[in-house]
Amino acid sequence: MEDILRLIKQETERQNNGIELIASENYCSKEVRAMAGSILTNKYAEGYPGRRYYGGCEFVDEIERIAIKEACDLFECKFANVQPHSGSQANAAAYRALMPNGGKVLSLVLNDGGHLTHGSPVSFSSNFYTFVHYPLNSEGKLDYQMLREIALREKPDVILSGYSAFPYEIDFKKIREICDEVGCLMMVDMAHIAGLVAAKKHMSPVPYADIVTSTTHKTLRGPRGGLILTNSADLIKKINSAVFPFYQGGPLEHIIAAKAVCFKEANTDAFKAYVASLMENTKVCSNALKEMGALATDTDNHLFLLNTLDSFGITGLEAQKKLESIGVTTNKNMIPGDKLSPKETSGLRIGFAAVTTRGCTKQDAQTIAKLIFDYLSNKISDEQAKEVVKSLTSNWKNIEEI
Ligand code: DSN
Repeated sequence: MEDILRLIKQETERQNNGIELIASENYCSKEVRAMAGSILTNKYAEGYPGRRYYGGCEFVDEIERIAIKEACDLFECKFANVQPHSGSQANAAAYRALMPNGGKVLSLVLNDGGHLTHGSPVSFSSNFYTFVHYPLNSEGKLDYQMLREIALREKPDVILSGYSAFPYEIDFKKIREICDEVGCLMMVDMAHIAGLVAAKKHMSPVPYADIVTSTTHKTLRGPRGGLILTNSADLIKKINSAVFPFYQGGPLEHIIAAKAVCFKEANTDAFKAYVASLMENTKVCSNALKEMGALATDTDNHLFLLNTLDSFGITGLEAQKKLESIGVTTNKNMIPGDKLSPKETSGLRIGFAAVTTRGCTKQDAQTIAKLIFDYLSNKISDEQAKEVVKSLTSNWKNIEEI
């Protein structure tokens, strides 16, 4: 056990001493971590509250009912399934509830910011369903008219929206109108923006989509896991049987308890203030990089894309590695019209969900922009860059105190 404890200690130090700019990461509260590390992990509870395949479920039944109620209150919807172990499993169950095997899904081109489960050849999704794609326009934005034309031509069973690297607000009402015109169903994977939706800082997909899926650990700041929402009494039955017994066995009741706490935390004014600050920090950093002469996208949410190839003459992979060497964690990402492969990419995805949880201010976001710009353009040394990282992170909350 010593080796694992030593590695957890090292990972704790890495998280505390680094600047975490991976747009899909966050730090959950110690209350959420306490639930996730609780004795609930000992309990088998296949089935759903009141309908389990095991005895002794009276307390986990109550916990799961609370989690479902809190999810429904937070996102103002009628039904929730809180059992998916991840966003990928939530998406798998949603597809199964929406259409038969071989059904046709219209989703975003993967290199434009879609997810592997949105039809990648290396994911189950393209094996079981037929995927066709819509692109972003040359500015990296959604062109709803083009989406409509492709949908009318392709006649999909489902239009899927919600993305992994899209820095703008999505107009779910417009997508619903297209679905109604085409006569198809609407699915939204809101994993990245769930916290913004919870805080009412982004249009909610819930009133428009037939099924909304999410993860709970990104901007929502909960434990690592998945979630499915719907307003349809018919679809929730199909979703429930798709999650268990079709795709999953025993639910992780310790994680479900942690999700319940996360949903309660996200339904507070403090969380709304956090999301407002997160969005402001993201904008400050992207604007500052642009003012310094770098090619960064605008942003309406928690992330933006930085074109490192044209700004600094290095690929996204090289930029990611260089920043990692001074304790700044990002991930390489395709940018609109990227000519390089996804393994290399021309840019980085940068997000402020994690650092804002630790207390990053607008001024810190400005300092981070200057650090990225100066370091990637070789204006400052490794030592100077590490000093900036140290002075920022030493002022922020320790991740174990969050
Ligand atoms: N892997 C996640 C991300 O980084 O966006 C998506 O699930």
